[in-house]
Amino acid sequence: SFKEAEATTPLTAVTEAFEELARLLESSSGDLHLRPFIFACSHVSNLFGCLGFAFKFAEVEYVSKVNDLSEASKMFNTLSNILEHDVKNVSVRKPGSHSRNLRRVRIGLDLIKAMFEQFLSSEDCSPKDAASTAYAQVCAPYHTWAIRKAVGAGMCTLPSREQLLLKLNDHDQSVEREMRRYIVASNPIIEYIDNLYLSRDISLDW
Ligand code: 1PZ
Repeated sequence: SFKEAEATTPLTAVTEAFEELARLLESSSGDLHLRPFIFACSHVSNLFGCLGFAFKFAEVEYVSKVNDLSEASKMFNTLSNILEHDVKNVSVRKPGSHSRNLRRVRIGLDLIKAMFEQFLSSEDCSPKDAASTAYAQVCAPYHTWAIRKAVGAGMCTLPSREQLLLKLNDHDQSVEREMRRYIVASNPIIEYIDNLYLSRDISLDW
């Protein structure tokens, strides 16, 4: 049926995964478990396919960070446990550490949120405009010049609004609704992750 077809679009899968995670966070009395977090984060992979070949490297980068957290979940139960471990080992910001990779994944989630906010801000906003503005806001401050250049070049290959809707297997109104739902659901999770660092007096300028 139409309803079933709608329930399986890439965007719906991501949105529902984060709504579930937000519900878990609400009922977790402040200690979010790693496994459901990783489960939700791995749904983002559904979206990369819609963005075309140029975003392969964003995908490889994102997936490698999520995979590292997945490895970590064999040893650590909660997101908090990861921070505790790296604080003890003075490795929070160390390249490749779980706490650093968690920070990177969090930036990815925020990037998607910012992109959706841009996309919703005007019907004339192309995916390229949405992604460029979101990237400048959320990621660029933490990326090297070379990465920023490469991302800028990749932006030009993003599909048009119509092509993207087609690839998302969706129509305008339902896409907008799904995006709004993702924004609402991801917000407390992003805040929660930030607070894991801030509550330990770790700044977020990296
Ligand atoms: C329409 C959507 C377009 C999205 C456009 C945004 C593209 C973002 C491209 C990001 C490329 C990342 C390249 C590598 C960056 C690394 O230097 C850093 C630091 O890694 P570290 O030194 O800690 O090992 N890695 C990151 O910042 C991780 C970034 C994750 C990117 C997530 C993208 C999620 C986008 C989802 C779109 C569906």
